[in-house]
Amino acid sequence: MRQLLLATRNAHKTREFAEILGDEFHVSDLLEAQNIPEIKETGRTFAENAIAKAVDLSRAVVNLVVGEDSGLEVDALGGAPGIRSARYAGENATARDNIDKLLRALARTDPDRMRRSARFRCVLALACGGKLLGTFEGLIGGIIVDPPRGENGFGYDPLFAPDGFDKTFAELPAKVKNRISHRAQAIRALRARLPALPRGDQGLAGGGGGPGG
Ligand code: ITT
Repeated sequence: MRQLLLATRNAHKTREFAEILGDEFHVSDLLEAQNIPEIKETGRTFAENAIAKAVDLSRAVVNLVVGEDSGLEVDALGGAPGIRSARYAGENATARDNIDKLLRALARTDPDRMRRSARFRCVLALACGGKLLGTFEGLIGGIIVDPPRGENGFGYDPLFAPDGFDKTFAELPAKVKNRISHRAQAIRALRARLPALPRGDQGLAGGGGGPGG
């Protein structure tokens, strides 16, 4: 089984990775790694943040590391919340706070609900031993619905109906979201690249070694 360490403390992301990658991979994250400091997201793009997360962590562990940065871009808001998606309504904002702020901002800029187009974007960075091995991007277009609907998923899922579906990501079954999502697309691109990695990097894949180990 291949080991992938995700440079994330977002358990929802980890669950989606595990479901998308299937039994061939063992996916772990930083939730129980108290000794690994939080990486500040200072980049100006998803890619810069994903690279910083992956390369930084890969210096401290033996695993193949994946950094992930993602978010929602709403056209009527000039692409906001974008890279600020997690902390849109403040440093300790809940998903509900972020959703409420987004709907208030949209009601101000687009009172007639004419411009509801949006997309989720995800960038993955793959790193090993402090070296960047590649970046992979996925995106999915859709519309913002108001009021929010559904209980599945996380973050902005109750607000977002992907193109071709009447239901939001939070109403659709996880297996549908995980087939079409921004994250699914980026993960499939990364998985396709894994067999081409230099032997040394692949050799780590079966070797275990969690965070700090
Ligand atoms: P890490 O930095 O530890 O990975 P984070 O949640 O802070 O966790 P990001 O900075 O990448 O991660 O922020 C991503 C935010 O974008 C996330 O918290 C959600 O608010 C939103 N988001 C990303 N993908 C999403 C998805 O599939 N469904 C709903 N919201 C999503």
